[in-house]
Amino acid sequence: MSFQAPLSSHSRSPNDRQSPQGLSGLGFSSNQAGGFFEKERTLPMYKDKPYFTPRRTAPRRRWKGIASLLALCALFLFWYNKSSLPSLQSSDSKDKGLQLWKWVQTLENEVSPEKADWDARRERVRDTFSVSFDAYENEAWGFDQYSPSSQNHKNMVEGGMGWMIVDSLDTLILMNLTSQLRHARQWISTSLRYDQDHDVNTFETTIRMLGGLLSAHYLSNQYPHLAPIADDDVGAAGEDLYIEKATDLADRLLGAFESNSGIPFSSVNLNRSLGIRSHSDGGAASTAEATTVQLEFKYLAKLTGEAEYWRVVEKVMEAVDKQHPEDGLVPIFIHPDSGEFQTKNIRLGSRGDSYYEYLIKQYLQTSEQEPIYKELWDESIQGIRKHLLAFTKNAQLMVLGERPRGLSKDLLGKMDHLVCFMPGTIALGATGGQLLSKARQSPEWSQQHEEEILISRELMKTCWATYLNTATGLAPEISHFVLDEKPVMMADKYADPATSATAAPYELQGISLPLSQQADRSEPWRKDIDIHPMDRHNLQRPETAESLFYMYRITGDEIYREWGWEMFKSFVRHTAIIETVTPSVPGTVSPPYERIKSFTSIGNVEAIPPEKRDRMESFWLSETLKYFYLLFSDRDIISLEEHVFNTEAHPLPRFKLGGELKTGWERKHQASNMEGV
Ligand code: DMJ
Repeated sequence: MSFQAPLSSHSRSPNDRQSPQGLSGLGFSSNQAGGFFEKERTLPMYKDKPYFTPRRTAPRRRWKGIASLLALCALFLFWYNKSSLPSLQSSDSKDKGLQLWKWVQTLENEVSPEKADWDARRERVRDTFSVSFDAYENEAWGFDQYSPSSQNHKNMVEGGMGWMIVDSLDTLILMNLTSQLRHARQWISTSLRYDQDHDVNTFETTIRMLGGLLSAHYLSNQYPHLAPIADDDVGAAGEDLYIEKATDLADRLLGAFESNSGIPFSSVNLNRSLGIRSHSDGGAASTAEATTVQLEFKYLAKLTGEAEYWRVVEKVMEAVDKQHPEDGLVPIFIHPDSGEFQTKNIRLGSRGDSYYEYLIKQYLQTSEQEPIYKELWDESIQGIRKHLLAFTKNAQLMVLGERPRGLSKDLLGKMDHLVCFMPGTIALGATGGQLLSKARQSPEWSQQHEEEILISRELMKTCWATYLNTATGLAPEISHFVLDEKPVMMADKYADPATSATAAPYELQGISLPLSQQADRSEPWRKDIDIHPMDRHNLQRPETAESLFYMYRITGDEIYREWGWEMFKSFVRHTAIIETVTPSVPGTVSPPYERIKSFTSIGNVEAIPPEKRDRMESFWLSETLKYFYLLFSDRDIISLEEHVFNTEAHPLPRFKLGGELKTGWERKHQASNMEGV
């Protein structure tokens, strides 16, 4: 499921023209986030506010007065912005599209500099975000889906869910885009309502909307000087608007968890807080969707002190584990009525992916105080190693394949683009987000950790190869890989250091890949990748950029930034929508010129120019461009040691357990099913 949105014209403040320059320019400090939940923090926790009371049944009334006042202020500001500075806004916006387009035209003859200017590269990403967001603002503001070529737009529910706006909030804050953020807040405070008599997807609404609001709440309190907004509590910019909306939404989402098993229904009617079975798949839920809601609800529980948010999502994990997934690998459907898995199909692509992601991230979110999630993660990694990791026939690229008919049946050498979140997540699991050189100094560092780093490097290279291999330099939605008739499996070739003390160390297998896509198209590694006609599209997905960000932060290896830069350039070149503008200045004749108007997903990564699909997904704004921006930023901006990113790239702080907020269950069976791996 995917949805999107764009903007209308608004004025820009001088702040917007000051690009954040380096760490100090943004005012980040690596130790700030650590204090968010500590005693000495100056901001009150939301739950400590005198007017806070638990809710669940009563969608907020006590805020009516303040909300109306805010709405009036917002309306005034909106009118003021629109009426006083329209020309400044539009010329600034057009300039960025023009500048980007001019820059794109220089890329063909680009000579790689001896020393890359990462600040300048980061600014290109920020400009790309601005052009994308401004187009949305101008053509589809407030709508959930945006088609930038046709300028069409659509809502998921009447009045809109704020799909594009809410998903973009924390990127706007991180990029210090003040006037766009102000406009977004105006829309949220005056137009966003959740009393919609319509079903919405439980998972997507949680990761994009709840995650977006919570991250904006955190960032606006933790870094109030970024995209500063002063229309709320003094000293707590943005605090109440975001958290009010988040609690309202979460209370309505709770109905999705009222199933026999605790596994959430795929959809929920927000007006009635009523869970709705999937209309397909016999009512089964996707396993990844059911198990990718914990970071958001647990953080909300921490903020509000309401343990119910915690309990419902913790229960999901218990229900899944009760099914005793073999070797830590879960089939991709599970039924909310029975709590049972519905298929044997195992994959880390669609419907499987973020189950694994949220195992390790739950462990990290609660400051490594919940060993159960590390145990589950470790089991899964061993299961992946045993059943899913293989090498390609010609170039020994490492592939994380699928077992569509169960673990005892054939391996399929196929990887969805979605699987490419794994290299970075494996490196995150091995080091906890620390720099590798520091993690290696820990007495707990083992041969197994070392192997995980090598696996993450190998898979990263495979994901990069899927970009490098195509005419556009962009990966298809799905890649198939050529394996030997009897696939060469990682587990057959190398003993597992987790279970064998004498295991010979695994060494990097694959060939080194060239950096430029112009390289010899007959190289043998290219024969290992096969793209089926139905899978040639590219939705501007984030997973490979995401992993590059983790790999660079963790290993410090510049190659990952360089690969990211190549990918970013390909996105700008081939997913841009160009428009011709005829300037109309009274009394003068100016020639028409071209500029980039917006960006869109594309239909075929092998065609130049590629056919445009006429859709900008919200994760282009919330994830892909954010990960590029952070990849090119200093490594302590949103430090990996102090934060976890939810699966939609919304950063949330790590915190400690306490009171009723604890792991509420124990495993009924232990890791014995891993014996003999
Ligand atoms: C995002 O919405 C999330 O990352 C989700 O977990 C799956 N993938 C899409 C983007 O590709």
